[in-house]
Amino acid sequence: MAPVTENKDRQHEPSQSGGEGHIHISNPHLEKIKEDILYHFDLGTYTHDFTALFGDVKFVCVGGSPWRMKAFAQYITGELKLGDPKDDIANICAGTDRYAMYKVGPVLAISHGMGIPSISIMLHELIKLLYHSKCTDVTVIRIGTSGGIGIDPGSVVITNQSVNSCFKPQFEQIILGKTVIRCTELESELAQELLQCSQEINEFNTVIGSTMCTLDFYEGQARLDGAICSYTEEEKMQYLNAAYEAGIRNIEMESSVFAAMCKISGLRAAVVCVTLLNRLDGDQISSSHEVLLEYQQRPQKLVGYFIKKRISQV
Ligand code: R2B
Ligand code: URA
Repeated sequence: MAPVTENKDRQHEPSQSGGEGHIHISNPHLEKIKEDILYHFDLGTYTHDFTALFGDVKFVCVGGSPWRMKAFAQYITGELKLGDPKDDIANICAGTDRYAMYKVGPVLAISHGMGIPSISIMLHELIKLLYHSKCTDVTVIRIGTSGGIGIDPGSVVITNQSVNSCFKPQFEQIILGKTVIRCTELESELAQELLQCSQEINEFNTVIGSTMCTLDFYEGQARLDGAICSYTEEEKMQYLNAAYEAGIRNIEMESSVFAAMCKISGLRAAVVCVTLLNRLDGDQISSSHEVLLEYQQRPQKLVGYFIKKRISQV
């Protein structure tokens, strides 16, 4: 069966939407559900008052590791002067170990695990959470790690479009046995605003570029160091050099479905990932723990600065 490109108009034609700035729910069946249980968050509309708990959320930051998202929530607490960043902070999803969620004023920080299936489940429940909470004008940012292509380790990449392993800006979702193609472009205005913030911080190299989103860390990212490898070093280098020529500056594993789902739901979205290595120089992540820790704080610093600046402009 030939893949079907989802109509852009349909992507922006929500079945339930309160208008500009509101969350678009592209699911006509949802209104028939009386109690909505967000199973992987251990939250439900009968057991939790979503509007009271989350109604003021304006920024959602998502990242792979629960530990890193807790550290981000504590960092933001200090930056927004909402408490002592060293204080412990409660995990809203403490009843499950699937995802961790922290709220600091208007900022929600959530972990999403590794790979497209894991972030996709989290995003379905997050988008419904924001909808049930009647949130408006929400910006969602993925902060994460990646492998760089042709840029120094520690550089931060702000994604302009997420591309698949064939360098195409699309995400393929199989629905009822048919392949549906969804757009993975991200908002260029928001990317520029983030770049401007990085220039103001002036502490690390930041570029805007395409991000390749893969289904795997090893063969999917042209590594030679997995348990299975069926290509030569020369073929690997040809592929990574072609990726660089196509404007790709980093590789990670969640940006495509993130961009596609946020776009359909009317959410302003950005992807900000630090590069842990330059893949043109090797495959193994061999920098020290301290160096990697400092790298991982860079997207947090940049997004923290962006949120502080936005809040001060209101
Ligand atoms: C970046 O890092 C993880 C793999 O190590 C993956 O979640 C990603 O996108
Ligand atoms: N995350 C990835 O997906 N790839 C890398 O090379 C590093 C981090």
